[in-house]
Amino acid sequence: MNPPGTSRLPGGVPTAHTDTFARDNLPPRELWPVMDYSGIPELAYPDHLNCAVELLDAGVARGWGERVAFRSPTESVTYQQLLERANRIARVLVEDFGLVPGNRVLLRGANSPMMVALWCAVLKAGGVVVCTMPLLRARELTFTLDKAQIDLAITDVRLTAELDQAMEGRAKGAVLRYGDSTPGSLDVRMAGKAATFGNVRTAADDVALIAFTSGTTGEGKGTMHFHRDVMAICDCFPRHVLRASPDDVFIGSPPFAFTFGLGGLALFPMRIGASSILLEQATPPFLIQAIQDYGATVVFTAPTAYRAMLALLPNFSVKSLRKCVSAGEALPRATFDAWKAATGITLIDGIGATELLHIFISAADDEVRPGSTGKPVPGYQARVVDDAMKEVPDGEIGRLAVRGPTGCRYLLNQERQEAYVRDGWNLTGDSYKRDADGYFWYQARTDDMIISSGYNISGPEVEGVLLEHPLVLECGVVGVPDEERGQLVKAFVVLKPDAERSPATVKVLQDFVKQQLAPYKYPRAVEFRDALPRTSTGKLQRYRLREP
Ligand code: 3UK
Repeated sequence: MNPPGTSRLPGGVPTAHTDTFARDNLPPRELWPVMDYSGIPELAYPDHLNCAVELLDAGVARGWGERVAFRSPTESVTYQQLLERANRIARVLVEDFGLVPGNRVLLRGANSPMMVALWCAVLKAGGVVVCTMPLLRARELTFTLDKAQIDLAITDVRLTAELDQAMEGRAKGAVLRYGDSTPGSLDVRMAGKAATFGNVRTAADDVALIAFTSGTTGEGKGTMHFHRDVMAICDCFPRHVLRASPDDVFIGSPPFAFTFGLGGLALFPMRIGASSILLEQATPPFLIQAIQDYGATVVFTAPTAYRAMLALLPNFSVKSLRKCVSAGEALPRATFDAWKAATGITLIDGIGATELLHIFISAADDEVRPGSTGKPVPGYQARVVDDAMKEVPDGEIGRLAVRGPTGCRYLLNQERQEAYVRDGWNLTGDSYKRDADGYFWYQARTDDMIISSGYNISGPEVEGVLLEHPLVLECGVVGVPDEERGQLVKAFVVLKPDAERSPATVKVLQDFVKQQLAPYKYPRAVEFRDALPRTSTGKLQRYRLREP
């Protein structure tokens, strides 16, 4: 192992990590995507950079101390208070638990001001943050504990059971509880600590966080992102597309373990000194209620939540809203139109990925072409390529390839690294079309394309049409095995409450699709469901619909 401070990162800057696990397990340099920060002055970060210090300490130094940073149903925390809280926690980590730079710290809890303080504290102490979904069970936690070689797990006291089970018999790793005042808890320990902390001077290229992909199929993959990358996502999409102001009030549903939520609800507001409402429960009824109660102005959530809130709109006032961001899965035209008609707001669609940390293609306001995801966010480049990585002509469907200041570096998974990154480009697994004006049009996940009687059919395209029908609340369209056609287009439909599940309804929906799309695309099979299987990040689990 390298003695502290002497080992150098590829750029020649000494790492601050004395525990070199994260860096030692980065993929080999030649398998990284091309990560280009040049030509974008705002991304010219210094060689030494600690993203939590930049987002928190520097904000307070800029005079934002008295501004409200985060609110929840139980508390309101200013930037100054958040800084003091993070400093006390950082002292507990270092003084009581012997945390050294580079150690991995797992965080388990719902979005809350405390969770942001924990996130900042780990990074200020030079640690690597691993956020986890509150819903994870012991076996999933075990996977994360093993994969990221967790040194310390910090959990909301209400969520200890599954963690304790996962920790049983492990040689490595301590557990720290927060949210109660029993001896040994974080709350008790913090009370005895000073509100100052000597921040660790990390390299811009030291690993800051490991984010696990939601894994619509199989086990999640850990993606590693540097301090520099965290700042880069704050200075790309929010700065150039979202363009929120310090007076904005952010709100939304995705948990911090989903980088969509970490960026949208914690990092982006902090970057500009705005405030953010953090909800433990953020399903559509709670979210819409909170938008009204707090007068939220910027919301981050998934397409399915916008659809669910549409149904609730008559009973709420969301007139405070200014900007609404949709990501996680494709935004159907019907949802875009209905939201615009009901609220007057042009939804900001954006495609992001855990591998790229946040949104890299998007558009807002007058730049929006309804139905299209948008254009590459300044800083990123995107193209549509064939299997040989050659660009296909505009208007043709191909694989989306993207590169920019952030990109894929899997933890200990060379095989997946080689599949995701080719010739320096990130291949997200999505098929797209680009038009002559440079707009990108989502088609499907590459492996979700339905091939029926030799035709390529995009499930999301058929879903988009079904969603335009007034009887349809949610739907998922997949290919199921069929002797005659290879695959058969099948729609799983959740009807609106007063619609009837009958053969007549099936016929109505099939005819509706046939009128809108080439007839070979219509769903020959239709099955009604009460709900559709989704991941904790709101993505439809098409593979579960395909299961016999
Ligand atoms: C799909 C979209 C069409 C697409 C994410 C914003 O979703 C995020 O990350 P994940 O790793 O999944 C990535 C995949 O999800 N997808 C996401 N957004 C869109 N498809 N239109 C969209 N607007 O298949 C992509 O490859 O869970 C989203 C910010 C951060 C994120 N991590």
